[in-house]
Amino acid sequence: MWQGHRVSVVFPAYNEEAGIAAAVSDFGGLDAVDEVLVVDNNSRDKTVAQALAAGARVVREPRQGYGHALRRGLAEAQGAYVVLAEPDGTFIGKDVLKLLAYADDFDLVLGTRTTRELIWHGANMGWQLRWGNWVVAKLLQVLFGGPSLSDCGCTLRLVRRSVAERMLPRFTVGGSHFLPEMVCLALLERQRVVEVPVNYRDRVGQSKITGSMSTAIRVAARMVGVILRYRLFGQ
Ligand SMILES: Nc1nc2c(ncn2[C@@H]2O[C@H](COP(=O)(O)OP(=O)(O)OP(=O)(O)O)[C@@H](O)[C@H]2O)c(=O)[nH]1
Ligand SMILES: [Mg+2]
Repeated sequence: MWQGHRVSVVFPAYNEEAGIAAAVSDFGGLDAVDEVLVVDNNSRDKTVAQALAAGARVVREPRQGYGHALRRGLAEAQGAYVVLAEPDGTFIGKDVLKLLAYADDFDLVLGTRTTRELIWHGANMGWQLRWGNWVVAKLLQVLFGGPSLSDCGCTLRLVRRSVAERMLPRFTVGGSHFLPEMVCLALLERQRVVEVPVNYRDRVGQSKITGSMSTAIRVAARMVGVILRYRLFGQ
């Protein structure tokens, strides 16, 4: 509970047995967090068993994809504040407190992983990914008239559930380029959006998206496509 509001943490999970228990304990151990919700996306390993044993609520999303998993989490979470994160060791539970510090004044609080001081040794945020995320974020910022954005792909973010509920019927992306769609919709609806620096660490378990440069480039191109589509057509 944070200032009288219930807080949910949502973890999309596709074969994350290596890190999920530690992530559920880390985020769920915060006094402010009331619920940890794991959205299992057809994992074939022990993700579900590990998540349940660590005290998470688990729902299953059969449609494969990062966006589908997050959309399901936004629909199922019970808190008034919903925090999206990843259960792969890249994010730190206590950074949720940074997001909550802005939750009273903003509708969507985005993490950014491009702050050099907070990129840990071994994290998958070399200069190509860092600048790639920054360039796509700046494109979004310029086309939508602010606010200042420096990362287009940070899962760690907080959204008010009332705002998420308005977005849910409008989401179209089920794949790995889901995140900018959320920001475009928020800015088109004149929601208050802010970005805060968060820690970014080395991953536990196997990478599925930005571990491969060719996949990262493909995802970035699709993100640009989504941003241009919303700017030109508003949907
Ligand atoms: N790629 C992918 N990820 C999914 C899917 N469903 C859920 N996820 C989860 O979405 C999150 C993002 O995937 P990651 O492999 O961590 O991708 P990333 O964060 O871009 O890159 P790394 O953390 O460096 O591997 C993880 O928590 C996955 O378990 C899916 O169908 N595909
Ligand atoms: Mg990850």
